[in-house]
Amino acid sequence: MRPILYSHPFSSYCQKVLAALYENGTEFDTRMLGPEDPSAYEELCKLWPVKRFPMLVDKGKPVFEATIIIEYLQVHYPGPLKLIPDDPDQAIEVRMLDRVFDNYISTPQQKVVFNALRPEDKRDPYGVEEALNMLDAAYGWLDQRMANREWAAGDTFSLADCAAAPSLFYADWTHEIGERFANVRAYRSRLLARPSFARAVDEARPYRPFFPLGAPDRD
Ligand SMILES: N[C@@H](CCC(=O)N[C@@H](CS)C(=O)NCC(=O)O)C(=O)O
Repeated sequence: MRPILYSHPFSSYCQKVLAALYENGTEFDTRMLGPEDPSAYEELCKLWPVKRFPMLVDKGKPVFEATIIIEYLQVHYPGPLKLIPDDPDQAIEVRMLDRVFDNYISTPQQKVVFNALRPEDKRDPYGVEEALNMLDAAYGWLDQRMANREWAAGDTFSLADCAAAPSLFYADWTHEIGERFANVRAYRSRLLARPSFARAVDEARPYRPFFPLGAPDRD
């Protein structure tokens, strides 16, 4: 039996897992979360009342949190590319960078997007300002880090790059990565050229009109 991914193609955290699955050619089935089939979302909510996706179900066991799904896949469905290295210190570096992309790029990026989806009288301009400041701080830190690197942690594509790809993809749409962050822009371009992530981005193209801030005409 193949693992089942509850997922939507336009979701950044789903794209993070899809990049990992495509990197290793892992076989899986999809339960597409969308209005076409409400039963998939009902199943997700039953198994994970927090109602966040992606969620993987394998042999009846739910696994949630994109990072943990990728960790789970490496243990139970290993492929040619180890996205978390065997060396403990290298693995710590990869996991640290994974946290940076989730917490300090994806989280503030989502904050700005969710704010735009709220009714006008429930919006939080101060929270948005804080989120934009955090994005700028993260871009600045990452720009220095990426000056002499191809991938975020170590010499090979890893879990950290799976996290970076959708984080930077959508963060740039939400709060453009300015020209002063040339190393981050170049890294984002490398991620977009990586076949696993390019495939996830292509699969999500039909949903671009739903981006609440208006998807820019690029990428
Ligand atoms: N910490 C979670 C975050 C997952 C998450 O925020 N997923 C978004 C889609 S990208 C979601 O479930 N949104 C549904 C909602 O906010 O109701 C992870 O790493 O998987």
